[in-house]
Amino acid sequence: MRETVNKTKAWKKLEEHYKTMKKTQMRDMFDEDKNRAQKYTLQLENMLVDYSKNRINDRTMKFLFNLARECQLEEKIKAMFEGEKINVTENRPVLHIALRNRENKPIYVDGKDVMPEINAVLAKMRKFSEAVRLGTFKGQTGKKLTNIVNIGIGGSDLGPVMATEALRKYWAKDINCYFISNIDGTACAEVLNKINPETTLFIVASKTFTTIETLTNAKTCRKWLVDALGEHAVSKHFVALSTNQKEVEKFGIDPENMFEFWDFVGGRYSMWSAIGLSIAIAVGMDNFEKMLEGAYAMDQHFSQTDFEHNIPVILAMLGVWYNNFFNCHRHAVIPYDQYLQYVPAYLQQLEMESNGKDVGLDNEYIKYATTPILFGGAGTNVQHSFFQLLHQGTEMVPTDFIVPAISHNEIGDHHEILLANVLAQSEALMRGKTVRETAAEMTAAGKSKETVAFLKKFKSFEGNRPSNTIVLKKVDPYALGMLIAMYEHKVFVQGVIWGINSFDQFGVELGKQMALSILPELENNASGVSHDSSTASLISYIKKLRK
Ligand code: G6Q
Repeated sequence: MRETVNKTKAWKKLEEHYKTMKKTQMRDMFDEDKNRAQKYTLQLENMLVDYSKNRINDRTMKFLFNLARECQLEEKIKAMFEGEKINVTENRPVLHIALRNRENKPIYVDGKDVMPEINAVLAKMRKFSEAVRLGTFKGQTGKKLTNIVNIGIGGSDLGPVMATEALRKYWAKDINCYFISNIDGTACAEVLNKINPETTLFIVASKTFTTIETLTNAKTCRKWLVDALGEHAVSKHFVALSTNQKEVEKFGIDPENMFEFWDFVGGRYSMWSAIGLSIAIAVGMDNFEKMLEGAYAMDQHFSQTDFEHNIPVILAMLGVWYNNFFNCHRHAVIPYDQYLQYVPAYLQQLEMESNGKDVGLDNEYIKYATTPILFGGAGTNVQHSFFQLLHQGTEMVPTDFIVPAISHNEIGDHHEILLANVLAQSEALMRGKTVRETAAEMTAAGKSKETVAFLKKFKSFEGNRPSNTIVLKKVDPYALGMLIAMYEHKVFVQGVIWGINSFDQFGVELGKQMALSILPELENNASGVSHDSSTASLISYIKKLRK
């Protein structure tokens, strides 16, 4: 049994070290060391990660890397890349990295190289996406399919939604993408109202092909299509992305129209697989493969670079530093790019479903904090909503800023204003404005003594609030691949440090099970399950309203 992380030597060192660092001001460290930014900045191709605005010094980083070593991070990375069954609760390897293994180096699972099958699916995706884009794969009435509707939820939705939006500028001119995920009939109705069955391709994305939301939405869409074009139309308008051929056939989709992936690809790590078909159709397979190449470059960097220069390792260890030593249990991610607006939602699943766990790999309850709550939204919009809390709230919220140097829409001085804002935010969070500085500024502006005395605290900023700034050249498929793979590996590292399996998600099961027992009651059948009085009276109140 491994020693829990909070009993390691490095953890104890960090606890001690925290006592000296908690009062240290970043602005002083910047004043004292003119090289600080250079020292704590890394670059991988066109991606730059400046982590100098963190409450760290060389000793902090040394202790954090020691912690990573004590947790055998290097061995664990190797185990993942070599296809070991590191998802121990489900007895599976974790091989999203194989999906973008662009050098095609064999990766063995139970003695079998997985690459030929992965390449075959990529080839099938290329053939199909090109046929749809060229209009050689036509709908039942001979029309080109220009409405692409992905029906999926969770990992079978968030990646495609995030990536298609991020790459909207690369969409084929005549193609539109839609996403139906929620079981709320509104999700289906609103999409179906906008599209024409003759020109619509439904992509049913479900690893298990048993997810109630996806199957219910898919059945509704199927009926809508059949009502308009007849049963024969299904094979021209429906494809499936799944690991479960039996269920796909049962649903009535020809296995010819099924794009396979495998158990070793977790839902929230699956946009690189067949689950990315909507992305491939929207932006073209060449661009999809560029996204894989970007991710591969990050995989190479992550698996081959020493911890001291390793971007995902550093971001992960900084997260551990704040989460477990400063007790900051929130983390904000703010992309300053409209096309990246769904990145925070995507990362919410990636981080919180992967590492929001309370049982360790040693089968014991964990006695320290695991993943923080992740939230965010596109800047500058969120500056006008929750940034108040980032600047003056009582809890420090470590923040990642993501920004492209070049916009796809360089209109007037929009992008310079956006850039000025992101840079100002990280500087303001770091520097703050002391009460004394505030008072001096107000006095210089001619405010009365009484006003200054009354307002100086309200208007001051504690500062010393950490952030990372991630600069991309432009939001293109390659950069997006790098960015998302960077966060995937960050999550992996944190899972190793916290001693948890980042690749299962049993936490989402209980609610699903209970919904199945409540459903018959709403439909006026007995379920045989007794509820607490709150749930029971909510059921009866809702039933009364629905009569
Ligand atoms: C992701 C999770 C979860 C999953 C959905 C959809 O890692 O496993 O979000 O992706 O529940 O599952 P299916 O793809 O099987 O429909």
